[in-house]
Amino acid sequence: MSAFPKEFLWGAASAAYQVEGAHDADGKGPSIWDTFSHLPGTTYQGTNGDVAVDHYHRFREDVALMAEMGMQSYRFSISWPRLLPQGRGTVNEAGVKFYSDLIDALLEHNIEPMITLYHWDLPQALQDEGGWEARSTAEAFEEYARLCYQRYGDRVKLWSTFNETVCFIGFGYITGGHPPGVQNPARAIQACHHVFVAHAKAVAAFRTSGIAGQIGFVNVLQTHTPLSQSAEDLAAYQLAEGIFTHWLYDPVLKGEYPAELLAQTQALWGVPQFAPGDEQLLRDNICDFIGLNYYKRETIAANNQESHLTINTTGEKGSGHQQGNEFGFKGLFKFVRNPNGVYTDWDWEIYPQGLTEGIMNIKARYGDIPIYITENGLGAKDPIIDGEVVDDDRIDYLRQHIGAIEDAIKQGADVRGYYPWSFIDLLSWLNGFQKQYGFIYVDHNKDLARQRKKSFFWYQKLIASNGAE
Ligand code: BGP
Repeated sequence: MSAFPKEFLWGAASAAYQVEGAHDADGKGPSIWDTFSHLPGTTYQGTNGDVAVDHYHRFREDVALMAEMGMQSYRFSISWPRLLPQGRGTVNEAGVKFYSDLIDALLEHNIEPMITLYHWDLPQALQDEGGWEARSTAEAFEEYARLCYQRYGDRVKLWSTFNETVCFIGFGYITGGHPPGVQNPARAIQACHHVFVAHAKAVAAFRTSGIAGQIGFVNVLQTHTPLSQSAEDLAAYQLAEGIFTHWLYDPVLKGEYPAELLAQTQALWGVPQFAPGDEQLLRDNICDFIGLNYYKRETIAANNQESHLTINTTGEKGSGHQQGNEFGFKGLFKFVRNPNGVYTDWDWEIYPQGLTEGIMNIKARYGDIPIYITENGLGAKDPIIDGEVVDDDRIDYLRQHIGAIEDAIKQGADVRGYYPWSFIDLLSWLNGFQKQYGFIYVDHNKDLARQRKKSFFWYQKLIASNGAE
């Protein structure tokens, strides 16, 4: 017997841009990722989501595979410009129908849908008006959220507003590696504030919608450890905690920014600027649950060298952590290789205990908030032996992380579901199709044929035994 409660949800996750394809089908408008991925040099070998794994046309086959694996819940995102090609205003009914059919197919197989409203594919039309830097985008988001509640709220109980602010704001406005490709911390902070405002407005609208469900926010669970106990490394570690945890979780779980950091950024850059009522809005709209995406631990050190902002997107081990050239920000901190750590080919440290530690940190800071592990997985180039995808490393990775969740539950955390990334091999934003995460392999040389991996059968057994295996 495992420690998992019997109503625990065993699921898997994906995001619209990474699986759907059909980028201009049936009236869909372009998103910022459609634009960005077509610019030269932005993604691995120019890969993009034009076709992705064509889930848009094959979703019935995919849902049947999910059901065969025994999945009890499916976390997917809605493409905002598929529903509202201009970001607001005219509704594209064909786009509405796609998700409606997907939801029905899931429910027919007893798979609980969990919707993410925003997994990074902002309508290009809104970016042209300023994107998240414009407050009007928060208002458009509220309109979009209301439309989703209206059309799907009769069938969908689990909702989250945003996926991983740290990525789409951090990469979008600080490193410039994601759209809109800006490198300006002050602009990042203001854009991030509008995301919190949009979230709070969407939560408020949810609470008046009458939907019998829950709404949350999904963040990266970034577990940090200092490289050494030196005063400099400890200060860098504290700062990283402040930015990656407190700044990004406090506004949605406590309804306010961490006071000290807020005072510092306002003194330094004059941001975030609040509109009248913003503080009250945040305070009044605390989430029902938090979604945690955990892949790796980060080792933090002080950084006096120049900022270095590129990451390993090739899968060439070691390229992301070259000594003296690590990803980091001058004067703040850098992410360094842990000399005793085990790393993936993309230089992500595999550290399952970090998931237990991270969950317990969240509980310590925010109390008994319900938790879903909304992403967790191993990105790898899977071995194919005699035509079979033998992804033993993935099985090991997932097994250890499930054990880490079980430990957190034993220590009193209210973890309600687990969504490995991902149910199928899909497009990795900057790493193309070579970085595989799924239980199902997709053959890009054979009409995108689906094939069950070894992990598919392993997860099937694990679900059937409620985590006991
Ligand atoms: C998360 C994103 C996912 C997914 C995953 C793996 O940050 O929410 O969309 O892509 O990371 O990342 P990558 O594809 O870069 O390996």
